[in-house]
Amino acid sequence: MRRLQCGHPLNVFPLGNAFLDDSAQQRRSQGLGNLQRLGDERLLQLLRWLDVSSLGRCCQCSCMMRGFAAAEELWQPLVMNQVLAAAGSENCCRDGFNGFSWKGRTWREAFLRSRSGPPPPRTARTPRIYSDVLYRGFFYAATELNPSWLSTETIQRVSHDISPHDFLERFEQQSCPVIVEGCVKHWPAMHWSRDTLVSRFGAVPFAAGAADFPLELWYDYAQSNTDDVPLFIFDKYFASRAPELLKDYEVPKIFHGRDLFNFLGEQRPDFRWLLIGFRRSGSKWHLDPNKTCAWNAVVRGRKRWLLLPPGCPPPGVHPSKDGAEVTQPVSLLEWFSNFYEELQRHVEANPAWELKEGTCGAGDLVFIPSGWWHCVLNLDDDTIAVTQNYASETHVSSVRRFLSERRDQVSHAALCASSRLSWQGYQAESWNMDIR
Ligand SMILES: O=C(O)CCC(=O)C(=O)O
Repeated sequence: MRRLQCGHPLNVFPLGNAFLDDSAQQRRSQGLGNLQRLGDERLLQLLRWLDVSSLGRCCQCSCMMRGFAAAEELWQPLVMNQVLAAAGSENCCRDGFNGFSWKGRTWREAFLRSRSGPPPPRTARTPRIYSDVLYRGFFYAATELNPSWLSTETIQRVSHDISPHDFLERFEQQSCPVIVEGCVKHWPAMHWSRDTLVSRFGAVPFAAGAADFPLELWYDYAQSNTDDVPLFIFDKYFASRAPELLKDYEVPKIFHGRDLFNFLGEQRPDFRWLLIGFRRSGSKWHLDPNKTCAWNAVVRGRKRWLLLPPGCPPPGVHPSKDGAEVTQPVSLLEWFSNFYEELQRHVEANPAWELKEGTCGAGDLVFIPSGWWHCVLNLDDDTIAVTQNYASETHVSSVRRFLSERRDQVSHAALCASSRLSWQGYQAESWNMDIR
């Protein structure tokens, strides 16, 4: 457990401990007044309406109130909104946005330090606060990776010299995930790292969560945050934001000529992303957009992959009827802690559930067939990857059906809006008519 040794910074404990503390209820009543009737979840919801200065004032009301008003889940969106609001403004500079820089270990601390220097040390002993709602994020932020989650290798592995024809026949056409070892070892991108990227693009904003961060600021955050869901860079605009990055990699030859979306030119859906994450960050369970296949190449660090075939949603993950929304635990670590073993049991009892697990190291590439569920956990700090999605001939009918029937879910505004797409050889009308 990463942080449990030093305890919750606001002295929060799981609710069950309150039964051993005779004065717990009295402290709660005195500290929260009538607000205690709301219950923890609703009190936090109420506090979400407040701005930074009001939240700051609540922190002064009582130790109990401070336990709620200082919660990171309130400060992260507030501070990010300020970061977001400054994105693209003249204040966006190497030192962060509007003077915001990441000093300290929490969003609140970073914000306060950026505004008015370090907060004064607390002299009074903080009394214990008992709340599962407040404790949960801290618990999962402190949970370390269990080696048993990482020990199974069931994704097939092949050498980088596999021919395009073999790859097509054995993997893409069989809808079979595979790791191609050493596939991108020759890319100049293998030299990407915190130092090399920050020296070239430190002031360039990249998307992480709902905000754009200058790369240097993001690395400062990634190095020392204590979030249960650490933000990682997942940027689909990197090619326009830092075009030189495109010179450092190429589409591997097994995918040459395979992407039918190339015919759409500017109107093609989103297709390539730069990914940079630290240990414990990653992508929760999802399906890739537009029924595409994808490749994901790691140039630094390691990624842990779990994949499940189409139609096999993992336990703890609840897709909406139309597949547009997926409800699941807040963090990947929470999913692994509560559902990984259940998935193993389910897979043992149901042979059709072909769970594929594996670790992709620097230089390796994983192929994700269309429609496969997957989640990905970054195992090392400064794990860097490039991913591209493509519409293959193998799955073209499901891609076309998706684009026609789920226009609102297509991951590209121009494509959604367009009523007259032309994809060489296909006219938009025939595209639609074919499917109905
Ligand atoms: O590297 C990752 O976090 C996974 C990315 C991914 O799954 C995706 O782009 O669909």
